[in-house]
Amino acid sequence: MTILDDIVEVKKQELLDYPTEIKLITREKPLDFKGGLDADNGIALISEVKRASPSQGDINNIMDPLEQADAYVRGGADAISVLTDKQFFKGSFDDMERVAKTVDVPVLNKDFIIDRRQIDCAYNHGADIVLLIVTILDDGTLADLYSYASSLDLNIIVEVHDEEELKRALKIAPAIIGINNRDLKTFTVDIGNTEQLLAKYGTDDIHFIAESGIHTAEDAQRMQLAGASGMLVGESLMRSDSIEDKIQELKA
Ligand code: IGP
Repeated sequence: MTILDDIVEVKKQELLDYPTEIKLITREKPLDFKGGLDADNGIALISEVKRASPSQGDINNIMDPLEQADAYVRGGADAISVLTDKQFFKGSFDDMERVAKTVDVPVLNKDFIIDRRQIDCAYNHGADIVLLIVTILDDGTLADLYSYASSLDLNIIVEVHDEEELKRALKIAPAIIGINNRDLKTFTVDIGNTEQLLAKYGTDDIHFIAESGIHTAEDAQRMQLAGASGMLVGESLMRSDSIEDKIQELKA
């Protein structure tokens, strides 16, 4: 059993308590995220609110997520990611909803989605972007969740870690693919992973987001040079005591 198996098991348990059908609220159309990736003003930054993680324990569970998100936006973040998993990341839908209500950039619901009803929850709590993690989904479920989220006008990041998963992702022709530099099964992090996969599979038809393990200006430059149009950064921003400076350093 890997930690990822544990996480998925907990999600399945939680889903047993969900109603069979979740009624969608009336809300504004999700903000467009893809457009921001097209822009020719450098690499886009998704800044993540991540109180804790299974590999790190508490990262920063002191600062209020809303203050954190505000500082991200002031620093120039192009989107905000908020962990909503409770058990392993100490997040909540409440965290995300408060952020989504306040900031004017797209908000990513960071969770382990295996069921349409989690997409309904993301939608009802104000998400603009959802994440679909290929390694926890079979091909049929991945395709179903992708088309369901698209039907709600949500932006979708299809997350892969290795070549095998990338090939599976390509079959549904997603507009945005996230390459996780962290192996969710072992927690090993290597930003060379984005470089290797993009050297082989990079194409202008898809926006690639480099995820995890990005700490310095040099790391960010490597991701941009590799062909990523965006990057997702959590820990180094959560631990920074000068968030705006850190963002400027990463986006420089
Ligand atoms: C952020 P980091 O190393 O900057 O804190 O990583 C983000 O990429 C990471 O939190 C993440 C993640 C995920 C978390 C990427 N994919 C899937 C949970 C589930």
